[in-house]
Amino acid sequence: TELEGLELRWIDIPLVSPFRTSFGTETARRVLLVRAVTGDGEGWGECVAMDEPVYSAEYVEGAAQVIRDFLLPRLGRGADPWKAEEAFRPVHGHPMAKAAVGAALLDVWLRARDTSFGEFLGAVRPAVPSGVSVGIMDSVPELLDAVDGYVAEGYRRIKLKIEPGWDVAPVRAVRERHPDLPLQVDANTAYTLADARHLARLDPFDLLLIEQPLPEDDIAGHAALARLVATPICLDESITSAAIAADAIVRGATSVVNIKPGRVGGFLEARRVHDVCAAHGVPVWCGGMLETGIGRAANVALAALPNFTLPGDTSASSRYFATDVTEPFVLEDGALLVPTGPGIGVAPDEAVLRALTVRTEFLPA
Ligand code: OSB
Ligand code: MG
Repeated sequence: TELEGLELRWIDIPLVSPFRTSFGTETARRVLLVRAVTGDGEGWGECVAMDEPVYSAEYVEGAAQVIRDFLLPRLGRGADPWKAEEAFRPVHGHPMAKAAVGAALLDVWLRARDTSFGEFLGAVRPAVPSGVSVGIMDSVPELLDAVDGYVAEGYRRIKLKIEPGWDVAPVRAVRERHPDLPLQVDANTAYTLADARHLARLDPFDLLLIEQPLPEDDIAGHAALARLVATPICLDESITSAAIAADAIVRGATSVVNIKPGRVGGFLEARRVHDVCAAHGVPVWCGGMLETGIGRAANVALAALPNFTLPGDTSASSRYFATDVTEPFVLEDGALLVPTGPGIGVAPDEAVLRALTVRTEFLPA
C-alpha cells in the first residue's frame, strides 16, 4: 500500500502533578503525534521527545523538522516499516523522530493484517506488572505520602528519581517505611565516577538497581562504577541501539537494561535490544517518557516479551493525566492489560484530541 502522507499533530496535555528529575521539572507534556495515512488506512505513533533537549539531544520542534525535511522525503510513498528503517539509516541520530514515524507505519501495517502489536512482537503474557517513577520532591514527608499513595493503588515497584542532595535520605526513608517493597533509583546522569563511594551508601537498602548514574557516553565509567558499588547498574540514556547494548553488557557497564523504543529508534530495534540482552542473560524492563495512551499501548505490548522480567515504568494513565487521549490504561491488580485489538489496539478520542491540539500539519508523501 502507498503512503499518502503524514499528519503531525502537536498537543499540550497537563500532568496531574509536577514531575521533577535531575534534568528539570515537567508540569505538562507537549507531545508530537504522527498519523500515517495510507491506502490501507491510518496508524498512530507518538514521538517521545521532550520540549527541550534535556533528556537527550532531541526535542519536539527538532523532531518535527527532521520528520518533515529528512525522514518523509526518504519514504517517498513507501509505507513498509522495515524499508522505512533502512531508508532512515543515512540520517544520523534522531531516534525519537524515526521511532514515531516507524510506530505509525507499523500500526497501519498491523491493522491491515488484523494483528496486534503484542502478537507481532512476541508477547507471552496478557498483562504486565506496573511500576511507577516518582519525581524529586521538596521534602521527605511529601515523598513518603506520594509513595504510600502509589503502593496503596497496587503498583508493584517504586522508582525514586535521585540527584546529589536527594539520594541516601529519601531512599532510607522509603525503605524504612516499606521494608519489602521492590525499589530502585534513577539519576538521569547526575553523578560522576568521583561519587562512587557516595553511591555505595545506597547498597544497604537492597535496591533492584541504580539507573544511569553517569553521563550517557561514559560506558567505561559505568563499568568502573559497577565494580565499586554492590547495587546493579542499569543503563537508560546510554543504550541507543542493540549493538551498544551488547557492548555495554560485555564491558560490564550494565547488568539490567531499560528499553525505550523512542531512544533506540523504534519498536523493531527495541525488540533487537530485548533479544541481545536475553542472549546475554541480562533482564530488561520497559521505560517510559510520560507517554499518552498512544505510546503507552505499544510500550505495554513490548513489555509483554519474555525477557521483560522486571516491572516497568508503564504506569496507569491516571498517574500522568486527568484525561488521556485514548481510553485510559487502568491498574488491575498492579498490572496493565496488553491491548489485543489490531495495531496498537487503541485509538485517540477525536474530541479529546481536538481540545488539546495546538497545531496540525499535513505533509503529503
Ligand atoms: O529517565 O526514565 C527516565 C520520564 C521522562 C524522561 C526520562 C525518564 C522518565 C521517567 C518516567 O522516569 C517514566 C514514565 O513514567 O513514563
Ligand atoms: Mg531513566
